Amino acid sequence: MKIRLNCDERLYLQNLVPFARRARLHISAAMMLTWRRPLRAKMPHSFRRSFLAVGKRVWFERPNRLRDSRSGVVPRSRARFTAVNWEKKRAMRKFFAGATALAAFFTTATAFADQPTPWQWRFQEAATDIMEQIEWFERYTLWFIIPITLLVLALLAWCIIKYRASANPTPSRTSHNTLIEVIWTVGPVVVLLFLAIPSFQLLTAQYTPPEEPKLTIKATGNQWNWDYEYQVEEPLSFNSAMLADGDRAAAGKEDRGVYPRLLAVDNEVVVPVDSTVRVLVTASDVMHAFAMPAFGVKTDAVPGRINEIWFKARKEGLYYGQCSELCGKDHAYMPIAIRVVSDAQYNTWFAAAKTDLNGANKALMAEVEAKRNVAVAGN
Ligand SMILES: [Cu+2]
Repeated sequence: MKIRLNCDERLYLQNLVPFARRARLHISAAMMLTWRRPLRAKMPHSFRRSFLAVGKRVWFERPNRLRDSRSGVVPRSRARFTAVNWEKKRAMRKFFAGATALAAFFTTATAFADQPTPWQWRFQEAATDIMEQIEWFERYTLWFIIPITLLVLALLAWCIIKYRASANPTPSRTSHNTLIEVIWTVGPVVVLLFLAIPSFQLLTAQYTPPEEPKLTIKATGNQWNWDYEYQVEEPLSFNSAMLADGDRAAAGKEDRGVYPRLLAVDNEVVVPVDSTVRVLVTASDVMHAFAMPAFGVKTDAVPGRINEIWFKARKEGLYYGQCSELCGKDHAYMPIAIRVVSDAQYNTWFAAAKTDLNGANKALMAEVEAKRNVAVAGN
């Protein structure tokens, strides 16, 4: 039987071949493509120029380039496919963007600054570039972990079902296959390379302050509170312990949304916004750990040793962390609170804190509160 094809149908069939070729690329990269733009937007600058990024662009952007660079005329059938595809993609993106915005609204509407929220299962909002890079790397790693897990699961299921004893009474005696062995050796090596390169870049960035730090603070962990020392010409030192419920009223910290139980402290560390701050971390008795999730920093506090971290907070606010090394019975009760303020506020606070820490803290709190009320009224 001979089928006569009309012009449209012929074009459709002719285009099936390149379409299938493109589709193959699309399938291998399907999930990556949906998120390609947000992923690239958040990708740290250094990654964009790396060997890895170039490889990724060549591979994942190939379908687009093929479509754009071919003849200027796009056949109707192909145009239809393309349009449908893009419409779907746009709708998906809109949906995900909406869902994300909604989720962000519900999680941040009540939070004044970065702190854990009930039933939270993702990171706190990033307040530094390093934390943003950590978030990017976490998402990036998931693009390897999830497909590999699904592949292994599918292979296992396939083996269990297809080669079960009842369906396959005489098993094959095959024992070696060079091609498969090469694939399962080279494949993981390539995957590890794709993970190792950005991972080492991130690790280097975490240990390399972008500039000479403007401020150095020494943090000493004690059982169960922290000592801070601002290392300037006339050092400023104070102790910071968890705020007891009974002391809330006297400290003017009755708002549990801003000063949560088990996280609020009596004396916060105050640092200027957009400034590189170096923290020298040590301990006086046992091992503790200094951790601030929103800044992407965490390091052990070891007696007799100094560990160095740095951060550059981009947003003003009050940030909470905790000791992250099991250090004794009150390990859960030695929070870390860092208040990021403007340069002017920091200078005023620092000048006053030398003589009257309590007064300086109260004045700063009043100023921040007033600013916040103005911002709320302005909305
Ligand atoms: Cu501790």
